[in-house]
Amino acid sequence: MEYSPLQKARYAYKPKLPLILRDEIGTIEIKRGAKGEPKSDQKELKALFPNTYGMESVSFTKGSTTKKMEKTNVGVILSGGQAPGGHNVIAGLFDAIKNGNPESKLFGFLGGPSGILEDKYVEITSQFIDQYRNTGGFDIIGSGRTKLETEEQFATCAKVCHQHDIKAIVIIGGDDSNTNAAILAEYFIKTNAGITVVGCPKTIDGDLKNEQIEISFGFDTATKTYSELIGNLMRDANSAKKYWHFIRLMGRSASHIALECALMTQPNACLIGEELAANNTNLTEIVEYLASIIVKRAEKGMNFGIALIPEGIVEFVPEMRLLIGELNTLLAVEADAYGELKEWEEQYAFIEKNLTPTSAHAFTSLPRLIQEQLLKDRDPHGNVQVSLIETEKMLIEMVEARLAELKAKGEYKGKFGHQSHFFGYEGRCAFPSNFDSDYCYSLGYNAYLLIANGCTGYISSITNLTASADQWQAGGIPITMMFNMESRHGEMRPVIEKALVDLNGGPFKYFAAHRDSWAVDSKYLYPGAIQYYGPTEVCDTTTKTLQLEHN
Ligand code: FBP
Repeated sequence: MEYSPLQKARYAYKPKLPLILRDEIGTIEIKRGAKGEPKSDQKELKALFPNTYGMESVSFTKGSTTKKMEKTNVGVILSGGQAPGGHNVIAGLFDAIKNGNPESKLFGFLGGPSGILEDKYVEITSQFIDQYRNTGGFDIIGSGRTKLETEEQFATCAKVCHQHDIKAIVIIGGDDSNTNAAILAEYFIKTNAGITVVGCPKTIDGDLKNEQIEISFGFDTATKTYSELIGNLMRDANSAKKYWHFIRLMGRSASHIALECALMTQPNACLIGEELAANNTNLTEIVEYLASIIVKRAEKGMNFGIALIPEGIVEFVPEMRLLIGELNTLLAVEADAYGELKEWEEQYAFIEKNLTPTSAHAFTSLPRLIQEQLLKDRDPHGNVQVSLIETEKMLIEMVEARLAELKAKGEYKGKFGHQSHFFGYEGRCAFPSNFDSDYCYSLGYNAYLLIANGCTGYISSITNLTASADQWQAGGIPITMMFNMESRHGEMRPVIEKALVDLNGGPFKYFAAHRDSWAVDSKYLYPGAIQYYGPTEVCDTTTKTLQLEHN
């Protein structure tokens, strides 16, 4: 096997744990805090989670005695999209398990949640984990989007765990996977299965955060990777002075990624889905906004620029939201009839006929490329896969048309050369930044302490993250505390609320206060590549979003 020099160097990197987790593991004591309730729907949630509702938040402190840690076999599952740092969660978990009791085993279920249902696993050994320490990707055991949500699946999980004498499962996932982790924990208590379930907050999208969870892992590295590329394009644009770069950024729904990249690079324009929704901004207005910046820059002789477009905006723009909602229902309800149509003309006519007049108008006015993309296969929830919709190309086409109109009226004299980009998968498996390496290792290490203290239905929580790692705090939060009831497929269900960009929060306010000055003049920042070795302010600092949230 050949390894790149950086890969070799990263194998040797020792992730930083919070001071409290550096103590001998048997001396770390659990401190139970106040009982916590969710912000809303308390009555319904209490009824749904009689065993795991209203539990205390916990933290870890230095104890005065040394406990002998029992042999505890643990299973681990990676769920959903890749996020840098997943390997380190498993490495931290492995090290803590073995520090606790070398006879304990860690089973990695293969290919995501389906691995536990099909009893496909690998036993993680010291030699095995060493090949993955501080590296990106989820290839250690693979990931998947199967959902653990039915009682039949839960019963299979229990059976498989009992076969291997597994006493705890760690589920590394986003809001949905952690929601299901809490439901599974409740089921295991109800059925006396004797299995603890602990979650870990993962997603590059950054939308699994709240008063208790400061940041989901992967967001730091992914946004730094995209910001490096954006900065490189800024330099290119500023050198050649001939292209506008329209850059779509991943992030299924919320615009956290685009906002963080904007804070890091200071582009000429950056759309924020949540703001568009709050102001009911329609597509024509978005096009007008972008065109006005292009016109102003052209007047100053700058026929180039950078525009950031979150992939999730398609679901925030009112007419697109309505259209996508109708298409999701139509393609689910009429799946058979639609599936028989092979020619584009037939498909187009079918869709146009079955939409409301407003959505039919929105659909027919889109470029064909986007119409086709909107009809592609749905994700497992029946939703459109926004990462497949090339919004940046749609906007280029619409802006170009608007600029032609302005040119005809003599209001625009520039030249609109353009390039489109999509930065998404490029950032999901990057070598984790030092922050994500340390944070993830700590999350995994801490997950074991939750298990050892019988904390089921908890999410591993490491906080105080803008301070240096030694000052981070470690503990656990009952997942039910983060729940609210939401309608899913016509049914009210408990879910962890997705964190959208807070328009009253520090990060957005900073962006809103500065964007006009970034729009017309070029005030680009060039963040450069992620640095792993060097001064701490270059290597260990986390996101601007988190810093502005803390301030
Ligand atoms: P998770 O929420 O599972 O972490 O995944 C997020 C994400 O990376 C989104 O940003 C993106 O829209 C989506 O996954 C892409 O999904 P897929 O990997 O299935 O193409």
